[in-house]
Amino acid sequence: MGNPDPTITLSATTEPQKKSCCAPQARSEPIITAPPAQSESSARIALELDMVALPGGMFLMGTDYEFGFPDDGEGPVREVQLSPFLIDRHTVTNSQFEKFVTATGYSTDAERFGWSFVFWAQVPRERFQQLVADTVAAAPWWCKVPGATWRQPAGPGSSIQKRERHPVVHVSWNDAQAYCSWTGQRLPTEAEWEYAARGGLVQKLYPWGDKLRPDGEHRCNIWQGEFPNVNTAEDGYAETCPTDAFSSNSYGLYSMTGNTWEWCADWFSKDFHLTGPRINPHGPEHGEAKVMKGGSFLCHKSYCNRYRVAGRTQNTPDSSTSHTGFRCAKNA
Ligand SMILES: [Cu+2]
Repeated sequence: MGNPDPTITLSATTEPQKKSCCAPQARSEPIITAPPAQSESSARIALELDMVALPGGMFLMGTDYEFGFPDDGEGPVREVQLSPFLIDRHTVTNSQFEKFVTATGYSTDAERFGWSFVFWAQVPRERFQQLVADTVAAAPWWCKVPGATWRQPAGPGSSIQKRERHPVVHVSWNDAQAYCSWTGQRLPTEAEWEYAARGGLVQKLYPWGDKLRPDGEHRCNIWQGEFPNVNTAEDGYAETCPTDAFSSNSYGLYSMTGNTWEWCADWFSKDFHLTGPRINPHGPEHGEAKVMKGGSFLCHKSYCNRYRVAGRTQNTPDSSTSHTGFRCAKNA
């Protein structure tokens, strides 16, 4: 795929990355700081955590879907057993993350590194040359924008005003982990996430069934038009949308596919699950990148058909983008 906008000259010196349509990888040196501890109950009250308790049990994880991505390790379908757990009804919002930062003074990886990845069409066209420091060679729609953070999702001059209920973005896996430890929660394992997204349905593509748009109705925030140039926003949104903009699945969980990718606890491997445990699996002990699930507002079947419950991708734990967020889980 070429330059997304022929009128804009993109420099392309950042190293090309595998699967960069979904997950441009940012950085190498890990910087992890633990936020000040807060008692679980006071965090919960301040944040009004809204979690759904799920019974667990056996489910069929993964897919043998013929249009999936063999390199992603989506298959084969296997029986996985889970203990009961709780999971957030929505992805963590800007307003929740702001409470965490206000209480702890936490700085995100994007803030410490001084930049984050923004999708090209989110950068105001007239300020493109000024704001964009670099682009990803293999995926020139990913722009390295100095000053892009969760508070300034499109870089300097942008804000989260009127986006209080949108998912927080430009948060790395490390940042998500820090938030979870403050609230007394944790990130879901990939198996928990997928079980939750399936909403009790067996081997369906989406959280609501096999049809992307039942009766013509949009059920998630993904790309319509021609990626990466023409976004018709037929579903109502060209970028992120409020976490409850579309109806929930039958477990009462919102936005399990589309809107933003969601970090999971597990290290990514495309084949660990072939021989790994099938009871409460957590992925391999070590890895380079963490699992992300659910797809985002940028996914389109022509390019990245990963807005399916079995879809998965990966990114390094200190990377952040304008289309990645998270939700939290907890032991029952
Ligand atoms: Cu995608």
